Amino acid sequence: MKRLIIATRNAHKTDEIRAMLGDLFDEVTDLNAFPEIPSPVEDGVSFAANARIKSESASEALGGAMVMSDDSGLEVDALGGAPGVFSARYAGEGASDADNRAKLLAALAKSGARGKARAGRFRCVLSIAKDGAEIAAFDGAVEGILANEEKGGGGFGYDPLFIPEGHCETFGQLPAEVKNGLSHRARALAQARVHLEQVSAVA
Ligand code: ITT
Repeated sequence: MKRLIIATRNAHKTDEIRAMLGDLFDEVTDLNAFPEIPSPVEDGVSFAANARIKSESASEALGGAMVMSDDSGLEVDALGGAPGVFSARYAGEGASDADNRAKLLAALAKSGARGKARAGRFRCVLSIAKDGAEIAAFDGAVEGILANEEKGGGGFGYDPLFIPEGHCETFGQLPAEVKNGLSHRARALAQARVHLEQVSAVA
């Protein structure tokens, strides 16, 4: 059986990756199926560094399994690139997505940025590892504008605030298929897929 384990406990990421990979793997699961595996400290200074920390630590614990991690986040120009690698804990350790969105809206209001000055991007690095060592990593980004208020209940995280380039609605409003066709994660996965196809062919 061809199995890929996503080194995440964020089931939204796993759902998107599973949908985008189609039937390349018989099973795409994540660390929620392995509660005994500890979460590593994500103290890297870049998405790439944190993606590598996550894929290497999980693949070491999972011995022999093909593992792919996802480190991602939002960069907002008017905020000097924040929240960036701190996206998950922008409003503090253990912050909810709603807390993080509220803090972002408050920071943007304070900055006075309007219209195109509210530009930003989602970034994603996917790191593939086996037996505790990274094999390859791929990145993707999608440019957009931060909305003035939350719109839409789809997606997760900062999606209700992010209007991708070429659209008038947020990722929270757009259908999942649209997000999965152009997101930071989709763009990183398009590259990772070539590598995963080779790996799964010999598995
Ligand atoms: P794992 O570390 O277990 O993978 P996590 O959610 O903590 O889960 P990150 O450390 O990579 O993952 O933090 C990602 C942050 O960026 C988090 O706040 C997400 O909500 C946000 N984010 C990433 N991709 C997103 C997307 O497609 N849409 C909305 N928000 C996203």
